Amino acid sequence: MDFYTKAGAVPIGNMRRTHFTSEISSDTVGDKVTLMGWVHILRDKGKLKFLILRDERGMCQIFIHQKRVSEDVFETAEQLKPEFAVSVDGEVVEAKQVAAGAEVVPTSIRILNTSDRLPIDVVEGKVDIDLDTRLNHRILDLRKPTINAIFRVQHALVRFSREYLEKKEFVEIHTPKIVAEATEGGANLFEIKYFDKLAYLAQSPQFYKQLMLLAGFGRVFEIAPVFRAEKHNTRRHINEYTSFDFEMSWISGVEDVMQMEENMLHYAFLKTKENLGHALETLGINLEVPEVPFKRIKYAEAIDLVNAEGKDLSITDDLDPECEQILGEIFPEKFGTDMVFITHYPLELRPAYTMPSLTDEGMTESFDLTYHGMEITTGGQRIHLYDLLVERFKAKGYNIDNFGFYLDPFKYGAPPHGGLGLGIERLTMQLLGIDNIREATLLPRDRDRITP
Ligand code: AMO
Repeated sequence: MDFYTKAGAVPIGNMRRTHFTSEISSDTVGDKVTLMGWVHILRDKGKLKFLILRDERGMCQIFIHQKRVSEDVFETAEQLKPEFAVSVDGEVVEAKQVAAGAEVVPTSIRILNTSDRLPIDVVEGKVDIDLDTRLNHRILDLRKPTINAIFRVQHALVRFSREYLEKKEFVEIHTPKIVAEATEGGANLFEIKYFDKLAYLAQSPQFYKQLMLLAGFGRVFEIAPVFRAEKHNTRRHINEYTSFDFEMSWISGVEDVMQMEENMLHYAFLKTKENLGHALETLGINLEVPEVPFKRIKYAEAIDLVNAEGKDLSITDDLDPECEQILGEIFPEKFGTDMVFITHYPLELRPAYTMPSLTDEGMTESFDLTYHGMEITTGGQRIHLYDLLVERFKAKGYNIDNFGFYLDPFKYGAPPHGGLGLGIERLTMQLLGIDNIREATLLPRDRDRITP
């Protein structure tokens, strides 16, 4: 009891929330309610106080009129400060002047916890704070409804993508993040000291998701952190991101993988639009559900398109962010869509495990998905033939002795297969029109940041 009082709070235990703030409306007028949340805004006009209470569903107004509430309630209201955590009992009354058409007249206000003076505002639009300062105080930053809403949309996208794959008999797997070798090439690996050995943080679940198909799972997916020691701090790169990976056996070609992805994203966008109306409205987003099938163009055509805009790229050059942006402008004009698969990348630009193309000499059965001028997915058909796989590993300059754990299982009847990796932060940022990937990352890790 004493430690509650010392903290300026009341003991908890005898209270139960009955309503969310979003339920205070003309429909609930007359109801006795208990709400719990934070003091978002307190407008103090002496005998009249307007408390805007915020919880995870929204906000409502608590109207405190000295003449209409007990002395106790009024005294407690006088102590309130921004971000105090409170419980409010009261009655819903009609209030034409507030948007919800109703407000709560309190019969009791209990302070569950006090709050220090805030280092950044939780009320939006008061002052412009730079991103770095906001990220330093990310926990408070996330309390802002428009920031919080980003991650509710992200959750919906992941949830419904997972739901789609589960309907299609994919099995969710969890593979190690401490690994012995690079999957995507050695350039951006984080080394870790693993007892007396050198190990790495996984860049991708690539090898293990493939191996699980060789282990007989048929179709697998994983949603987990991966680590990239990117040299540069850019608006589209972070050093730890959440990779949404899937991998499927018995495909007849890379087209099967692209179809699975477009249908999954179509479903996830549609369900997010249906279920996340409030969050999308908070963010001012009219979610456009892309039509299926998505447009497909070959890498060679993409190179021609950017060269026609004054670039001078050869087929083995990478499409850098600037080129992606140029394409992001061309695609809607030319094809009427922002979702475009670029296919048939050259062997030079793809990892050793990628299946070479039979139809396009020197190219691969692979793709990227670009969305509003940014790559959000990489995928492809994988090599399931042992000898070819070894040949490609050697051609990329790998010492195959180090890759026995991956290569050897391919000797025993590996099924034809393919799959992809999708960055959920990039998907979120492109869908919501966010400029910097850190905004679409709950707790970003970049070159300069490992806290909070
Ligand atoms: P790739 O390396 O292209 O492919 O990554 C796949 C997707 O992951 C996202 N991404 C990133 N997001 C944020 N910060 C980064 N530093 C970052 N790097 C990549 C992008 C990208 O499209 N194993 C293959 C996938 C596969 O073929 O299954 C892979 O990891 O959205």
